[in-house]
Amino acid sequence: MAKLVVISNRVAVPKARGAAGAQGGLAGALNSALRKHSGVWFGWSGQESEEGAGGGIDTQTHDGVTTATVDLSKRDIDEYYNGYANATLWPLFHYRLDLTEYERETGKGYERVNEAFAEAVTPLIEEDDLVWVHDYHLIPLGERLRSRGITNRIGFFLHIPWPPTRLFVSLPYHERLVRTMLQYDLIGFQTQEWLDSFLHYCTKELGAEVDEATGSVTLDGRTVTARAYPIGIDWDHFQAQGDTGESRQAEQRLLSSTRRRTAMIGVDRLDYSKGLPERIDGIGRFFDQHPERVRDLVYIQVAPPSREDVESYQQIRTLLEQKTGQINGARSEVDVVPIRYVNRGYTHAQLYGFFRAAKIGLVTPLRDGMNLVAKEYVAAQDPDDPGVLILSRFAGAAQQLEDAVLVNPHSPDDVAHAIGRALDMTLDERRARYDKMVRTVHDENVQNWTEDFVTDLTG
Ligand code: ADQ
Repeated sequence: MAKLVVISNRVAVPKARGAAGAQGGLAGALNSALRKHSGVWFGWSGQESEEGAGGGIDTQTHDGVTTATVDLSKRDIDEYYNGYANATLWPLFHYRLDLTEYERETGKGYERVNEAFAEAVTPLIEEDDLVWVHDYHLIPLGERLRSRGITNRIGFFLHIPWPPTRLFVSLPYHERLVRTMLQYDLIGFQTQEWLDSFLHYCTKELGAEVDEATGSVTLDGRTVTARAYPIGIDWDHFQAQGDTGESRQAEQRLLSSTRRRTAMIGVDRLDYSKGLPERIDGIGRFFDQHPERVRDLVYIQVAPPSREDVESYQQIRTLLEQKTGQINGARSEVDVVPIRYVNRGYTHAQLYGFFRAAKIGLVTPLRDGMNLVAKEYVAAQDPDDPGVLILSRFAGAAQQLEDAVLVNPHSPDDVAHAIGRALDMTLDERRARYDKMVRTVHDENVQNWTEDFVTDLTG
């Protein structure tokens, strides 16, 4: 039987090399996909070595999933990963032109690593295998595989937003990059909005023939299909976490430490796209407007550092520490600290417990492809007494979770107002909103996401 070959920047290699790294949403989603279809997952080991990708492939099989990884050299990591992927494409695709760096050298490094990935993975691809490439690190990979004679069906899924054409054209060689995408057979986006932006670019900038009803894009005699596939969570796996002693212990720990105060929670990678300083401003505004409620509330921010070698990530960390410190300095009493800021990651079982103990979940990215934390927060709620999700209208998830309290994350007043509204919401309203959201989170889960994409890719 033909297998599924998944290719992504990082591979969460089980145990041995301990290279799972920052807890991106991608790792969990792909593990579910690979468990289901006997597959190979190829990508970077997360390790640095002198020979880099040319140093050979390390293959391991664990839990029915085969991983095949290569190392990268220091130069590759600097130019491809920290450089072009995370200092050019990530900020640009999250609408942050102010943070976007355009360096010729890092662009070359990006192309070099995509070429090296293609060379390393080609021998693993057998006739009829389906190839599924993930995310902004590897946009040109499909075209590199085609140039090596791979004629298999190849799909690409973008986990982050696709920016509006007017922003995207600020990328030098933007046309070259998008033309490489037309070598895929299927291109997936998280939402209709990102898909529309992509189709707009293809029409306006490339002069491609686009059929919006079917998502087909035709240029120079070749046709690729582009569609929206909103990613979900692994519902069964996440619920199973909720049944563990570890989860209940985490819930109790949070409840007993907050006692009669209402806990609000935010769980994010420490990334400027997640809107953390803006969120803290919103909370500060709420305290300014309702000083009498400081004693009733505690906000817990869990934010493990990520991409620490990129300067803008160091800056966001400093800014967040300052803002948190200012509010705590101004509002704390000997027995009350309004914001707890935790710079580390937790297991999904622990997060489940924290989400369940927190009566308000704050997910307020300035821009986000989807955002799985919003869905996990909903999934962890007690159906009889559910908490309230406050969600940015600029997260992809807002297009599915319309019954969250939707906010503009740039507006401290809006965030403050939403907090007040969540605190005062009746049980009936909380239940009604939760019932609708939980159905979506349950039904549109990661297994269905994988099935939909793979079925369409099979053609
Ligand atoms: P991310 O930007 O990493 O993913 P997100 O979708 O929120 O964002 O996924 C984060 C995952 O990491 C969640 O499963 C969450 O539980 C976990 N996580 C976050 N903070 C954690 C912590 N402190 N401890 C432990 N785990 C933590 C990218 C895109 C998103 C898209 C996903 C999947 O940016 O928009 O939803 O890919 O496609």
